[in-house]
Amino acid sequence: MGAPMGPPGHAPAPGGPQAGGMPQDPVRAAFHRGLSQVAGLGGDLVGHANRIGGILWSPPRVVVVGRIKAGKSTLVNALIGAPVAETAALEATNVVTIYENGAPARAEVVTLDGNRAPIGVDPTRPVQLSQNPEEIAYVHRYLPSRAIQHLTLIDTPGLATLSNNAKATRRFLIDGFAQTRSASADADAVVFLFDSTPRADEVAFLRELEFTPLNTLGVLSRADSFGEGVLSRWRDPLEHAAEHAGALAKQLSDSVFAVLPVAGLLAETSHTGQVTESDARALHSLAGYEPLDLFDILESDRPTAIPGDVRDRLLDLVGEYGLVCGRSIAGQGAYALNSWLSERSGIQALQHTLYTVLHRFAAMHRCERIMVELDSLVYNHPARDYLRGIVHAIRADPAMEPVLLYRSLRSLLSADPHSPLIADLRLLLAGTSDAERMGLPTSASPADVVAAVNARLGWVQQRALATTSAAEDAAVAQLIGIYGRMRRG
Ligand SMILES: Nc1nc2c(ncn2[C@@H]2O[C@H](COP(=O)(O)OP(=O)(O)OP(=O)(O)O)[C@@H](O)[C@H]2O)c(=O)[nH]1
Ligand SMILES: [Mg+2]
Repeated sequence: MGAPMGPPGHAPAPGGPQAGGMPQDPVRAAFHRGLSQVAGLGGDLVGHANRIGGILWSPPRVVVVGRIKAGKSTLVNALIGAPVAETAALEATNVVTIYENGAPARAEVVTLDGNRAPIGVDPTRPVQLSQNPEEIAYVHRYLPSRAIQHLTLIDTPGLATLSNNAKATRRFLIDGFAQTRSASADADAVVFLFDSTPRADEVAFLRELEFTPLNTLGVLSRADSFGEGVLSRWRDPLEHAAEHAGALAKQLSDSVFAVLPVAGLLAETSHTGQVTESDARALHSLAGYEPLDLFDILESDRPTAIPGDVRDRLLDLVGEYGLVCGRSIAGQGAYALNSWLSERSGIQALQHTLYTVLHRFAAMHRCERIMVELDSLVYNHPARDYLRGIVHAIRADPAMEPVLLYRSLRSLLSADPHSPLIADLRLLLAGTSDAERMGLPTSASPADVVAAVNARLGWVQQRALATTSAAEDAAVAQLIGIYGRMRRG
């Protein structure tokens, strides 16, 4: 990828292959070439190219949404590896906060009138706001953190149903929905947290955000206290949660691509380095107690086995699950206990999914946003004839095919959510081999893949005679092109 192509005297589109910290990919390269040409037209188009280039080269944003107290801020801390988001049993997150990689550590408050003002912040602690949260659009926090180098995280106020007519509650709850909705408009993917089966209004809210199931990941949070809890003689809560997450993934397959069980508290404690040797010793001192004694240790105001304040600290750190199941491993010291907490929490699977699948579709969503920006420039700018040619060339680049497919998927989901073509688009986008794109196992023979391609092509050609919306027309044309090429190639 060469230098931007703007003539001397014009600012090039910003960023470049290294600026986002991600390996170069052909889609970004196509946009970068186009934006350099836009900047080359001069005048105010330099500023437009810079603005759009800024979107192209900054990391995609993942918004964390879910009902009140689902454990959103706890999970954000675990992912960042520092206790920067306020978490509490009673208080709620009341402002949207963006956590972006950047140095020096700093924060800005953006008020509803669009004003941005820096605020003092301790880099290792939550932001203390002196302003009325109702006047704040969001807080933008920069932290030098490798964990958010490739994905910016957005923590949001919890969603809750309007169960109470009290004025303050009502305003707060409506704000929760409204703030989370507007934060999501600027995001490229969603992590949707629920601690049991999500309520209908939460799923409806998720649909309203107009992402696709490919860039929406479900998390069954608080997996360590799922079901009857750790003292139940019937089930290990984590195993029970994993099973339930599988069932939910099927039930919610129209909205999410997976549901992962996560115990955010265990992840936060282990990933923010809070466990000490003295915690490990205190926990291990409980190793010999029988289940009946454990009730006393967990519930009593004055437990006999351990001082109350030590018990409370352990509960804050590792919850009831950690207190009961971590006693033995704690005998090997703080390091072993920490590794066990991280492993049991499910955070590693979550991180893997975030930085692979979710990142891929977040980046695609972002490219689609850039397409929308470019289209609106073509529509509104006096230099539209030049711009049209540039945008046409970007779109015609073969590398753009997945972005255009993604765009079709989004329009179809909003115009015609029950269209049978949605399944084809999802498979084509999510598959990493032709077999997977046809919904076949990767082990399928080439002959089986060809047969499946022919069958899909025939079906889509039939469908072309009976489309029910413009979005379906567009999808059919694309699918015929892709299946035709797959058959030939
Ligand atoms: N046992 C257990 N407790 C958790 C877990 N995650 C969060 N909690 C606790 O649940 C409470 C709420 O957690 P938060 O992270 O503040 O929840 P939130 O979704 O950000 O809440 P709001 O911002 O108020 O909507 C805190 O006391 C956490 O310690 C978990 O995985 N297991
Ligand atoms: Mg919160």
